[in-house]
Amino acid sequence: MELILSDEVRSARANGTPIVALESTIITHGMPWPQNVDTAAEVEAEVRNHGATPATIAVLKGKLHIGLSAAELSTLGKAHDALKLSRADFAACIAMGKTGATTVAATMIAARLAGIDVFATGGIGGVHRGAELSFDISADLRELSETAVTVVSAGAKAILDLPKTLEVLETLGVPVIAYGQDAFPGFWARDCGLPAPLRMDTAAEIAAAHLMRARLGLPGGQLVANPIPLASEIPLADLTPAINTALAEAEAQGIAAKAVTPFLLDRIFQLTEGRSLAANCDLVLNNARLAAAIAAEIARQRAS
Ligand code: PSU
Ligand code: MN
Repeated sequence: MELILSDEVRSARANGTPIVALESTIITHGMPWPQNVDTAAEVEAEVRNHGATPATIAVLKGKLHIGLSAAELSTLGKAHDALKLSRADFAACIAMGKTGATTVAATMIAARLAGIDVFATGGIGGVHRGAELSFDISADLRELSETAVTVVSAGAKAILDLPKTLEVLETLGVPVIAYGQDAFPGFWARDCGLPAPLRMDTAAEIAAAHLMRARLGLPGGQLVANPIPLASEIPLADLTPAINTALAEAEAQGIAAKAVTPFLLDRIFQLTEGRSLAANCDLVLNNARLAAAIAAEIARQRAS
C-alpha cells in the first residue's frame, strides 16, 4: 500500500520522533469553515509544541496521505465534495481515485498502516439514541476492537446514547479509560453522570496498557476519554434544548446513515450560536497535548 508521507512525518520517522495521527472528518463534516481549518492548524501546532509530529490523515484523489501540507489542509477544509470515509468506504474511495476525509474508524486503519500508535480527536461516534429501532451504531466502536491504536477523545457527545455506547464498548472488549477522574467525560461536560470503566492518571500508564495489549496478543486499541478543560466546560443543561431540537429535526427530516452525525453536529453549532464550537476547539487541543505525551511514553517504554 502506497502511503504519501508529509515532509515532517517522513523526518519524524527517520529521527524516531513520536507521531500523533489526526482525523479529517472533523474538518470536512465536523466543523464549519473557517473554524475547521483554523482548529486543524492549531491542533497540529499544539502537537508540535508538545514534542511530537502531527499526521493529519486523508485520501486526496485516491492517494492515502499521512500528514497534510498547510495548502492541502486548507483545500480539504473548503471542499464541498469530500466523502466521509469509514471502514466501509475507505478502500473504495482509494480505488476510485476520489477524495475523502477519514472518520475515527478510517483514521485508525490508516494510522496502523503507517505504524502510528496514537490518534487525537474530539468525539467518537457511538450508539445513537433509538438505536434499538434504527440500528445506528458507529463503525468507530468496532474499529476500536480490531485496530491497535490508542484514541484520545473527550468522550462522546450527548447526541448519543452514552450508556449503550459504553455497553457496546464493553461487549467488544475495548478498554475505556477516563484520564484523571472516575467519571466518563461527556464531551462538553467533564462528567456525563456515568462511571468510566477504567481510570488512569498518567500518560505512562496509558502507554504501558497499550504496549501490554500487544504483548498479550490482543487486537484492538484503547479509548481514552480526556475531560474538557474546566474553563471551557458547558453544563449539559445549557445544551439539552439544542440537542433535543437537532434530534427532533433529524427524525422529522428522515436523516439516516452517514448523514446523521454531521447533521446533528452542524445543527447544534448553529443552535448554540458558536458557543459549543469554541468549546469543541478547546477540547481537541487538550486531547492533542495528552496524545503527544502518550506517544512519547510509548516510544520511551518501547526503547527501554
Ligand atoms: N463526533 C463528534 N465530532 C465529529 C465526529 C463525531 O463529536 O467530528 C465525526 C468523527 O469523524 C467520527 C464520525 O468518527 O463523526 C462518526 O460518524 P458516524 O456516527 O457516522 O460513524
Ligand atoms: Mn451511523
